[in-house]
Amino acid sequence: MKFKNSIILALDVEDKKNAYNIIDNIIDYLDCIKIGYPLTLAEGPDIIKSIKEDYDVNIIADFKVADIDATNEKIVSTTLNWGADAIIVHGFTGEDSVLACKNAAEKLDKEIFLLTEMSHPGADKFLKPVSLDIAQMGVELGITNYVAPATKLDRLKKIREIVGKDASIISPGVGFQGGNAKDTLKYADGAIVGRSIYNAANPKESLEEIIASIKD
Ligand code: NUP
Repeated sequence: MKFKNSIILALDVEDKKNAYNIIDNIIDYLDCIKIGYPLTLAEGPDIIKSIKEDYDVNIIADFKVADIDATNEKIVSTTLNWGADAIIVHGFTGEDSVLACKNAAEKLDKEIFLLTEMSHPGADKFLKPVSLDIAQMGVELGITNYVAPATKLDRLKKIREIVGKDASIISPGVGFQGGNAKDTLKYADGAIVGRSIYNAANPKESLEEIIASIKD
């Protein structure tokens, strides 16, 4: 997936009115919104369809799919049929589970993002030891989109080296979790920002500050 604007909004609010207010304020700066469980479980999957109909944006469904192959296939197909353009899937489940997601997305002419390492401190214990292997598996399976952490730039850099310059990497952890957009975008194509925008008193100003910081 290619990005015109390098900031991706993580829209983890829990009601449609609030979600629409935030999008309305900053839509000029957005070509991609990430929607996860908070908004989808609160409003139902129809929220994906609504946002797709009402705005000209790509939607990445952050459902971190992590089941056996047969179940993954159903989760991916259903989510993409609700209107998401791509879906995030875990890699630790292994090749068969990930391939089921890739095949299901390709059938619908859509995409998956493979989650390698995560941005929070707790990921160091179980995920860090295998995250580079997950990225390598992704390359071997022909996956072209990845998620890697903005909070651990050394790991993000290594993951970029593994997946190559032509792959897309989106990177969560900018702002609230401590990462900064400028450094992150040295290695990633998109920086994912949630709370620093949607919890700000003025989401538009906050996003404009982040965009300005990239250009400094
Ligand atoms: O490793 C990950 N870290 C992470 O924060 C993988 C993710 N998908 N996320 C998501 O990115 C998280 O669920 C949230 O939607 C967003 C970061 O939001 P914030 O910390 O900017 O509020």
